[in-house]
Amino acid sequence: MYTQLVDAPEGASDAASPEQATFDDKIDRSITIEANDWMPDAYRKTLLRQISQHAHSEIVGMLPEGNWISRAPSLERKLILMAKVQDEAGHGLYLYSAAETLGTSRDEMVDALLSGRAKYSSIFNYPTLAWADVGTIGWLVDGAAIINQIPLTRCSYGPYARAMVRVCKEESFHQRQGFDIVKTLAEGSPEQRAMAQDALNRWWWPAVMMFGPPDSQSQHNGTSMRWKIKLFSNDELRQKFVDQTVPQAEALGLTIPDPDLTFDEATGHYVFGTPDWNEFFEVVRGNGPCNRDRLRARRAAHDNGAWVREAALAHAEKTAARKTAATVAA
Ligand code: BYC
Repeated sequence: MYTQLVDAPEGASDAASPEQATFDDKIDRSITIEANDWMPDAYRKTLLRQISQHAHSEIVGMLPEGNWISRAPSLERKLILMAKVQDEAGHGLYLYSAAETLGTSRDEMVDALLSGRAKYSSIFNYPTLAWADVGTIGWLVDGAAIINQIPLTRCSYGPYARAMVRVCKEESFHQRQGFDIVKTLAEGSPEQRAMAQDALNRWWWPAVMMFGPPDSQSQHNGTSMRWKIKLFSNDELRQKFVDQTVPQAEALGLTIPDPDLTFDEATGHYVFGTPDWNEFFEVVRGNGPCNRDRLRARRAAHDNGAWVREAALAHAEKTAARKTAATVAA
């Protein structure tokens, strides 16, 4: 009990308050916090930040792959890719709904994204130059997402944890479809193999950096882990990703673009080089290769979809009015 109050983060309330004690006890005993439960302001703020950023990432994440729907190499690949991109839209919607339970409207969150105030995952600010990039995103980016998100199915906030269950199931299919594309290319002609290697060369480090800054520079690891929002630190998840992915690359006969990569027999883990953290922070600051394009595309989609929102609202109002009229008449 009260362990959450040790080194209480900003916004944590009076140690003596019974609500705080109940909250701390639930966190200590890994009982989920639900939308109507009392929670410290800082816990609410952190969750809202993380879940809304996560939702934006799913939505912006549709763009790099969506770019290849019309150019997929077969009808089957096109159908699969359309379904995958559509799944990402669904993930965004579950996550916006989970974030709304914390008291902020979807309109406010979308406005934060479109105005450039909100963050979304750094990974989606890199271009998809070839079909092999689509496979590599599924293999590496969805693979990284699974490693990051499976622990989130056990996080302390119920609506977020539950949303993650379905997301993770779908991400597993996504990862396999990506691996299948890369495998097909890796087993294909020398040109196809070169294409797969080139995509791996360009996506490896951005995927390694997806897990966030090193623990030594992570602002939120401490509080988020204490509150069981994050169950593992950025570096712990990054290590799991490298350990899991290197043997997959070996099975494909592809080379991870890291001259420092070695296997440490003593620890059973791979030792890997240092990512270019300057590049990471530049991308997060909005200066990556595609940041401006991504926001421009989202703004255009929002503007072009205005009539759909208006029509859906008019339909909902009409349906509600008919229902009320029918109730009054009955
Ligand atoms: N990109 O204190 P830290 C997907 C920011 S969707 C940009 O360690 P935290 C998929 C961080 O926000 C993938 N910014 O933060 C979709 C913070 O800045 P603020 C998205 C990043 O939150 C479609 C600052 O750096 N997944 O997989 O404790 C197709 C300091 O960082 C990034 C999620 O969102 C980044 N990579 O930990 C295919 C998962 N990393 O907010 C696939 C849920 C850090 O103070 N999120 N920053 O201004 C998380 O697990 C955590 O938020 C993170 C970061 C591990 C990402």
